[in-house]
Amino acid sequence: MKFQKTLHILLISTFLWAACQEKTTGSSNELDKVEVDSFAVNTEKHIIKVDTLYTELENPWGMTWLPDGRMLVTERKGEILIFENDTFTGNKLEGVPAVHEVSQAGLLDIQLHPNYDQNGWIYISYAKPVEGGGATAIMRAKIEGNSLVQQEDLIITTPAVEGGRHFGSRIIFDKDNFLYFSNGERGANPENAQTLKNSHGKIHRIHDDGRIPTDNPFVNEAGAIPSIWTYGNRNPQGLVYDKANDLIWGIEHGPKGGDEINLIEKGKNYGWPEITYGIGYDDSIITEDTVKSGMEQPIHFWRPSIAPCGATIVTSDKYPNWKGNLLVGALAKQHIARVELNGKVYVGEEKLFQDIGRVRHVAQSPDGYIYAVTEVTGLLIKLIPQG
Ligand SMILES: [Ca+2]
Repeated sequence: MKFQKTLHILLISTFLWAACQEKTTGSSNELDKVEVDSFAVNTEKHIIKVDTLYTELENPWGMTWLPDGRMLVTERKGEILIFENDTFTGNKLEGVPAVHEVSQAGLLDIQLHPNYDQNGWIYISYAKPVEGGGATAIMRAKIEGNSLVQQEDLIITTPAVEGGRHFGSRIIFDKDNFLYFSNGERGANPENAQTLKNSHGKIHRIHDDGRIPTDNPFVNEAGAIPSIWTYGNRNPQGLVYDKANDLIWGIEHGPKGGDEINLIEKGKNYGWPEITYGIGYDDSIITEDTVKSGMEQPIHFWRPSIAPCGATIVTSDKYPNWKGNLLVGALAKQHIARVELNGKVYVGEEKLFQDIGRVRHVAQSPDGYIYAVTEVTGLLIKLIPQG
């Protein structure tokens, strides 16, 4: 299959380049400029040309686009790469805050304020190094030239932990400019997700300046973290705002056989670890229960697990047959899942671009193209519909 062959060539190029990088101290070499073929895939509803724009990403996490046309891609180690015209400029943003880079923790998502044109605020989620380890934090800042300036931490989740498991995190804004962000339950302590007294295993909601909205569900509950919007979430690494229907979709990296898509609604409990369709990755039984009163059911769970991460909803006219679909990056299964929804109901899905790499995020650009970033293969790809 041409796709497989091309990917193979691409991987060899990447490995060669990486090998050279280790042996030389020079900044570039000829392999750096290897031309990578694009290739077409005949999917169920569109023929898609996959353009490989970059092959050297290291643990990418988030991406966004500035109104001036520049595209920003975060790497977990704490870098923000600047692309222009679908090409890496060679520049990275300066002044990025230090991150607690351990396992799944580090620099995570990046999003523009919906009114960025007027206010210039850009938001990042990151694992902030603090006393006791790292804490998922939301910062806003502005960009001057290639620098991140006027940095303000809006919220720092508690408590800090030494490790790096299950930090989330994604940022979205809704139609009223409320900011929602996801935060994982830290892995070793799944019960975090069921108490309102800490920040972990939750979706949070704040104002765009970090204030707590007075209509958040638990603001009047003694001892509760007031930014909590939902709880009982394991490691929601994907969060999508469906503007047309004013819905929020949470993509939750679950236990083995228990990855979920959840409709995220105010004050609800999504069950982890009291109920789940999965088992431990060591095949241990977490709970026999899949249903409990007062706990939400996912609209879909994946068995076997695909290890879902970042996702987007297709609103672009460039992919008319995909409109309204969720595109979900799969880490373990190394594809993009195109999920068809009928309102709030899961209809079915198609696996796209099998073996492209561990897909960390999928996003739609302001001009309507779908991009994705991958781990291990280190790719930034652009999906160009051919028909
Ligand atoms: Ca659940």
